Amino acid sequence: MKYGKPLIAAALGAASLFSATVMAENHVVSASLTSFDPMVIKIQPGDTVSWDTMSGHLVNTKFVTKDGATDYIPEGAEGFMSQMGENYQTQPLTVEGVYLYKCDPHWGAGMGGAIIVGEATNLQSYVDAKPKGALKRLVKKVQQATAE
Ligand SMILES: [Cu+2]
Repeated sequence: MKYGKPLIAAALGAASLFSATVMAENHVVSASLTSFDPMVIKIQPGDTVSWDTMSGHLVNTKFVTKDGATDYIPEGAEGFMSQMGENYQTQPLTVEGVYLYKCDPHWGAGMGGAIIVGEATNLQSYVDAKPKGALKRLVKKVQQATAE
């Protein structure tokens, strides 16, 4: 059994690589009129999210108000913005926490959504910021989803 150990190690290495690959999932959110369905989704770190039926819509993690621009994403994560009408897919979302996004043309009608990657570790900071209007309703939806 001279070659036994290296072979087993190689087999285990290949197996873990394989399982990491097959376990990463893509989750689809559909745009319709002025809402995203589902509005809040829970995924695992490393998964991706894509949007379909995006004609007339876009997704953007940057929220601009008179006080400036804010990204409601976990610290160290990267925000994203799609082109108008694009059935966009994110890069693997590896940083745990809550990502908020919205459709700019329809944000006035409350067209926003949230992605919870792993645990909602940064949710309290969004609550503490005392959001208003559509943002407040979106944060409330995330709180409800995490309470389930
Ligand atoms: Cu829209």
